[in-house]
Amino acid sequence: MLTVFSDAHRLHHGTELKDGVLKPSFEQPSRADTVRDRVQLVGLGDIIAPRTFDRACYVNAHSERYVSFLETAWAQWAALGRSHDALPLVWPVRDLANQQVPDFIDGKLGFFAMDAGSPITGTTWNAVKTSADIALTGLALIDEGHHSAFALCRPPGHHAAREYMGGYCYLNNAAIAAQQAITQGARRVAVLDVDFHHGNGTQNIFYERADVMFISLHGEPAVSYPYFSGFSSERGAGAGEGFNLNYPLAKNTTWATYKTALIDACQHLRDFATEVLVISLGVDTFKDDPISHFLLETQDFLGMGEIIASVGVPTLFVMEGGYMVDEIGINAVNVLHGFESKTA
Ligand code: OKP
Ligand code: ZN
Repeated sequence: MLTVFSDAHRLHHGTELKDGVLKPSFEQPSRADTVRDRVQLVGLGDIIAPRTFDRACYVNAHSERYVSFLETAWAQWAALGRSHDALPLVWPVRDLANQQVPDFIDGKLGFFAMDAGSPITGTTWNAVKTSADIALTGLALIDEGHHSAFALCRPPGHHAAREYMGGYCYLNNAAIAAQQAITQGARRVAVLDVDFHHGNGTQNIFYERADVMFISLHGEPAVSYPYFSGFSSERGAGAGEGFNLNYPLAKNTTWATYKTALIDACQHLRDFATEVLVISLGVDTFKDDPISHFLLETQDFLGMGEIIASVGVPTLFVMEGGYMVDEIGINAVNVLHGFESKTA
């Protein structure tokens, strides 16, 4: 399996409020480098650089004004003499939800964000754009006949919705790739999200679509970020009704329970007759992950890849979360090895 990777991810390294103190984010550069090292060590396959894509490929999954905001936010922030990470601190919740876009950057940041987890620095956009290009390059490989590809994206993308960033995410890499598959003629595409956190952004982007199915397995909202989405009652709307499926799982979920849900999810993907499968591959379901509470073991990730292979269609793996940096490479590549063991 080919891996798509770029050093440009290192341009992004932001801060995060932890216990009320601003510290380096859990979403740090060493994550992607560790996975890249593991890919190399085990000889998964060649590592290639991303191609570049037209801005219109991102605007398919996001809105024009949101992409423009991402491109220009730092310049507006820095023009005020500010030099630390740009972070939102006010949000249009419930009755404050007037849809006017503020002119001032502090208002814009809140309008286009769900939380303060996606800091913007002077080099963030370059890394974000390259991360989306990595996913689009992976999709191009699938289009060119590869049965699978690994888009080693960083920053991650699945919390990024049509019009907002959050949870370390800016552009939704997996959604952009899924939309590109549709744009290029696929009639049915699916995104299966196995990151510990609910893929609220991907759900948002395809919620009213019957041509892109979204399925997510994640920590139950009552006790798991992002708290406000991921309920099993969220099944899609309009033409998209029935094409969004959530599997909220309890704290301390182990492989036995997870596996049952995953097998069920993959049956839905076969019933849907998806032509292309995009996996939002987070490995923060690992037992030692510092911000999650599932109990998957390293060998369980092999089983995860084997079950995903049972869908039997060309599959693009898109890197999302995983914060136990020491093990993130082994666990992510185990999914890919498990997949290959059933497709070789
Ligand atoms: C991104 B991805 C932990 C707070 C959680 C945001 C988590 C974003 C996860 N103290 N903050 O889905 O892995
Ligand atoms: Zn996650």
